[in-house]
Amino acid sequence: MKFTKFIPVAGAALLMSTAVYAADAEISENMKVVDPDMDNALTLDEAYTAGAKTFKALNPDGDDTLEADELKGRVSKRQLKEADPDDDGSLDMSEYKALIKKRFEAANPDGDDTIESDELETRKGKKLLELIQQ
Ligand SMILES: [Ca+2]
Ligand SMILES: [Ca+2]
Ligand SMILES: [Ca+2]
Ligand SMILES: [Ca+2]
Repeated sequence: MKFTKFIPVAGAALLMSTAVYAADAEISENMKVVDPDMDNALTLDEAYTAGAKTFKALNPDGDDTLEADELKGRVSKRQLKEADPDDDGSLDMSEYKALIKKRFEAANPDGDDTIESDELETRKGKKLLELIQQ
């Protein structure tokens, strides 16, 4: 009796570990865009690099700052206020980077130095993507 019970449980456990492994190894489409070395781990430096490109793309007027209308849909009014210590109503590159760092840390609950695909695809990961993906 005990023996017949044991087999399906072991089978299920094996199946589960296979599924977890597959999800772990899979590189998400979003990760492919923001992670140039494709190691399925986004470092803060890689996020800054992708963010700097996005900053330029969002800034067609070519000044040094992103104004509220340029940030539209990515940074709310309240978030802009928080991320704007000099209170000029816009984000310069250093303010933008500080916001990337904040969202990076929020999206990295395991506290290692990188964001993996599964973390990037969470709600908080998507908030980070809004700043580093065009
Ligand atoms: Ca990487
Ligand atoms: Ca601008
Ligand atoms: Ca500012
Ligand atoms: Ca992580």
